Amino acid sequence: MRVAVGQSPVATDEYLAFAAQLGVEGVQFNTPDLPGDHRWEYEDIKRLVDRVAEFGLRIEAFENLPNHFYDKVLLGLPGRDEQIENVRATITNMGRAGVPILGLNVMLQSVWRTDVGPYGRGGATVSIYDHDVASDPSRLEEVWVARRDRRVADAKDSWVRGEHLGNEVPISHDELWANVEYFVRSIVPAAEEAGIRIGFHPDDPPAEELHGVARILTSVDALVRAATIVDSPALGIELCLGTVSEMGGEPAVLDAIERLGRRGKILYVHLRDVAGTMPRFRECFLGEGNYSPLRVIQALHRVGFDGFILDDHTPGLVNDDGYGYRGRAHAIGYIQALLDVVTSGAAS
Ligand SMILES: [Mn+2]
Repeated sequence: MRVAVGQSPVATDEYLAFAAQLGVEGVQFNTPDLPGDHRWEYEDIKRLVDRVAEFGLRIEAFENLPNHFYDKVLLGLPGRDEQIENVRATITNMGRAGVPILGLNVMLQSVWRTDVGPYGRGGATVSIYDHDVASDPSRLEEVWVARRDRRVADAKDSWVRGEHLGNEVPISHDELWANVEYFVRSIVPAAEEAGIRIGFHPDDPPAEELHGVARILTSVDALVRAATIVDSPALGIELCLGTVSEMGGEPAVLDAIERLGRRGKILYVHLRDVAGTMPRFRECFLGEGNYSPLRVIQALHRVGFDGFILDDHTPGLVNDDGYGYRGRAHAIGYIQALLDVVTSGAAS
């Protein structure tokens, strides 16, 4: 197990120097800012790999393709097979360039929150979700939507208030599952051939539906189902423990680690937490949320997880800047210390 620095779309000098200074081995990019309207090319990925290597680091993963690379696939619309061919080509190019993991999600409306502000410990900036607000059609403009397509390069998160994605097409759970299964069966062979692994982030918030649009990865059972659509080591879950904590607190988190970890299905981990579970929760610092970070790291160690762990959605601290260096440094130091304690056997 190791920690990585992640979630930036761009490889700024600051981002890479920060990672090197914290002593991690690698970085992840969330929806990397690469050229291409439909797919990513080998030369562009390789250039990014080489740039990261100049700082003594490697790329651990890419998280997310742009939504418009596979929106027709999720919705089952004409043109989906063309999109799938482009995703397969992107996977092949990633493998050739040496990026070992592609994280994806199946959230048609992206991630939602209903407030962002100084609601954390000591006035730290955090987000809140209240399902009563989110499910009220007259309050759509109050919803903060993660818009990775419109993010500022140096932003910590990508929340934009009231700016919905436009994929709000009514779809049932069965239809979305069928479309995801078709997607998985189509791209896993390309991943196997390229020597990379792919997997899905749980749906955040884990609501059964939002305004008639189904969300499917909303329980630990659903994550296990998604990870076993085909029997392949190339398929897994991008395990956001913040989202699983939103589902059911520490019991759900430990259940997910046990069931996915024993099957070798944890691609990597987002270690963040919330206080409260659906239908209402507030993001918080590690150590004051629903689960014990120590027990979680112990559980990951117990199931033999040997991948990387990222911070995620860290609270914004005093004078925190765009990427959130202060909040992230706190979270990463916290996780590094827990890994030392657990892997040295000091807390067993
Ligand atoms: Mn996450």
